[in-house]
Amino acid sequence: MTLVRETHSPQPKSSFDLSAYLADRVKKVEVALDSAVPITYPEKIYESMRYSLLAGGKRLRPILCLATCELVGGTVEMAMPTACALEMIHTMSLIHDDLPAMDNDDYRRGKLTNHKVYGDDIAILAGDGLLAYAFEIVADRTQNVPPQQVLQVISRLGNAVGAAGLVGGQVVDLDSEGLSDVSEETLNFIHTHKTGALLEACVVCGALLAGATPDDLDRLSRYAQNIGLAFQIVDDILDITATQEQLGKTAGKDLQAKKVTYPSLWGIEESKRRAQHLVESAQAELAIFGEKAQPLLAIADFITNRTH
Ligand code: GRG
Repeated sequence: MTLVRETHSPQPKSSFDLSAYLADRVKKVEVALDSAVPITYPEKIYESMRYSLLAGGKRLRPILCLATCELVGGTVEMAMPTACALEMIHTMSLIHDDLPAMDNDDYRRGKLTNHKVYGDDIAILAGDGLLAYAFEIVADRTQNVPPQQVLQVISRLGNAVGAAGLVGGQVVDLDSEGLSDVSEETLNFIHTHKTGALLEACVVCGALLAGATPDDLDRLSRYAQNIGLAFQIVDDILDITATQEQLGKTAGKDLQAKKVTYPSLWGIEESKRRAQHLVESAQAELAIFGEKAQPLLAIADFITNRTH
């Protein structure tokens, strides 16, 4: 596994209350998302965008952005427009991923998928609307951040969504469907792009907004790359071990679609071990930040302990 690069020993466990922290952040993000997309004419498209955007979800991406911005000395207010943009981009990717031309799923976040409610045409447009709005909101609503840093964030978001990120990962994923001989290298490419690029952008954008030094950006990028891969390994395990109720989407989809996954390559126990190792390596990157890193340390643990 190439992403692991331990520079310090993992930090000791602390009494940080992650549940309370997450509950507070989820609430703040939900309020910001709700007010970011009001319904106006033509109502149908705004309703469709809001249907998926406000359907719940862990809000991991915006929370990572806010936490990193604070870690580097910024504020929640500085990062909230970017945090909302990241959740809009993520939601767009879920809407498009669920379409019949892609993964073809009926449930997401415990509800019918967007196209099942609004039709394929509106679902495609809802994704497009959210994607465009993500860039608009960062450019228009970010406050108390030098324009040069806002531009860096916009560039980073574009890079994470496009062919060098989500789109590229999705293309290789589609090409690999039904193939039994997908290599570990290809699987890593798919997931570092399809899942990892946006998670890394969350952390990097939060850091950029707060004016992080190049060294801190490098450390935080490595933290994000490691938790990104761990997140996907756990996602693959949960597809096998969790129920539809827990996941809020169809369980067992990978097996059904004959997808090569980390557990299919390594088995479940070895996959868990490797995810745990990645999380510890991610945490080791944060040693230099001391106590201030508690939220990001705890979020890394949450990635391996989660049940959905
Ligand atoms: C159209 C520009 C454009 C891009 C879309 C469809 C696509 C290209 C990419 C697919 C990306 C994708 C769906 C990756 C899967 C990522 C993943 C593991 C999602 C689940 O994330 P969670 O568990 O979900 O954080 P919640 O619901 O909690 O937010």
